Amino acid sequence: MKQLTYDVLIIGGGFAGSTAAWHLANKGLKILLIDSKPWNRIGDKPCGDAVSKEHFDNLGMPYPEGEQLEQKIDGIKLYSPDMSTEWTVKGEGFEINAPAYTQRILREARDRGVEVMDLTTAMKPILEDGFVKGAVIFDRRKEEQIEVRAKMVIEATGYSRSFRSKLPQEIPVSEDMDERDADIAYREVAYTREDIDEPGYLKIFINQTTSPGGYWWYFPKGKDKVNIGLGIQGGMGYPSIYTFYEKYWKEYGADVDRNRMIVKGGALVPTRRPLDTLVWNGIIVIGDSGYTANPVHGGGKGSAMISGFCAARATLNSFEKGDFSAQSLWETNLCYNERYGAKQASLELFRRFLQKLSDDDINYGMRKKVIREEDLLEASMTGDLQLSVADKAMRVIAGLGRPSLLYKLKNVAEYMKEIKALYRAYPAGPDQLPKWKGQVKQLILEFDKVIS
Ligand code: FDA
Ligand code: PGT
Repeated sequence: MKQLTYDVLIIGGGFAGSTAAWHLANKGLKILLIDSKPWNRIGDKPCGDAVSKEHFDNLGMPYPEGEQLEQKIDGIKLYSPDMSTEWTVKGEGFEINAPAYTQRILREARDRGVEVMDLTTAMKPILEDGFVKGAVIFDRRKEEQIEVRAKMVIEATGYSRSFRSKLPQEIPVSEDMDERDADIAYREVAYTREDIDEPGYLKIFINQTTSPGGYWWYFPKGKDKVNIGLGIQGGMGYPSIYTFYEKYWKEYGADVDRNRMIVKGGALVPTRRPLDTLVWNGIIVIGDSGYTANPVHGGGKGSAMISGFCAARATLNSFEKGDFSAQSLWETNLCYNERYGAKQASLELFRRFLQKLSDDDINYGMRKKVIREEDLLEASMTGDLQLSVADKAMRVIAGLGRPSLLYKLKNVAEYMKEIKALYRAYPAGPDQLPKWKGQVKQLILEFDKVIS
């Protein structure tokens, strides 16, 4: 078999892998990025395509521009199940053309020295002495297998987890997940019959009947084009996502002209805390493969970028040390958890709570501002659910009805704080991981009992 040698092998060129390549480029390392897709389809996956502007600012990444940018976003409007309450959450963002933006990032990485092979799939890991040392890949263009040896691998295979799932179970990054910790999502992009009223606003419709354990969205891509879709919780035995789409799309997108559809498709999105560790000897896992999406809104592009950035930083430091052990790569976990992972853990609990609410509870909660819109935004930005507000609401509303909802919410906020504290005490190295993992599991078990 043909053999090639690199410093770093990046598997997957979506938002996570391309960001890692972009931050690693031109730093004196020999890097190969491979993706199964042909070049012009890289970055093309079912997605709502909404990304907050802050992520680009925080990571020093270029804004989408020209054909990469379809609509500038000024905020999100959230609708209660009975449509009687509308909350507006302001915040700048972009509705992007994901393939165009991803390919731009990859092109910039390639221009700065990263080698990119499209139509190439990682088939299986090369493992030696408990270290990942590369992969056997298959180049579909030349129809040949190649043994790629690398000092380390960055695994960015998306929800498929197609590389890390082939690692032996005793390697912690091979960890699987519960189907209920993911949403099945489907979207169509199509032209509208009339101009969209407020193309600068993303619309999110919460409704446990039309999208149990998820929501519907209507994300404008310009004045007469829209990305419309829904998510439902996985593992619950619900009818297929298409059944929901066909049954309810008109309620949310009566103006959509499905005869002028541009693209359609579905996929899964993880809605949990990140992998307990994103690294092991010779490997870093990033993006959806590392479960880095936001548990409450399912947005995962921004956090895929954060994980790519953290992976690149840890990789560069490991090359300085010449050490690719789990301990050396560990700073990926510290970097990611500080920037996003702790918030995800806290929002996983919030998500578990929200998915159990009835439409009646949500209507009531939104109408009476049991949680205020600014607190929801705060929770979604930081993972902190303000107890003070819940307390105040408790005093005002307890007399009006549904004290059990308020009581539960107070508990939820306390557990959210507790899990964040656990993440603040994230282990300094792999040795203490099993104990910490046990504490996290225990807390979640307890929490589930409290909200059941
Ligand atoms: P991604 O899946 O993009 O990339 C993985 C890449 O790896 C692919 O290109 C694949 O070909 C390649 N690959 C896999 N296995 C391989 C192998 N063995 N060898 C070589 N290549 C391999 N997020 C958001 O921020 N805003 C939003 O509006 C939405 N909306 C949304 C809607 C729907 C319907 C879904 C399903 C998801 C979303 N998300 C979202 C989530 C978002 O799409 C997701 O979090 C990111 O795109 C994840 O990026 P990754 O790079 O991790 O994976
Ligand atoms: C409840 C379970 C939901 C499961 C998920 C469903 C999955 C569907 C598929 C995915 C569609 C993806 C849509 C992506 C939308 C992107 C939204 C976005 O960009 O949000 C911004 C940025 O957040 P960030 O975390 O990326 O960045 C933070 C910061 O910029 C950088 O650090 C923030 O805006 C919001 O978060 C708005 C809130 C959205 C909330 C969604 C629904 C929640 C339901 C609430 C019900 C409340 C009722 C209470 C009653 C008691």
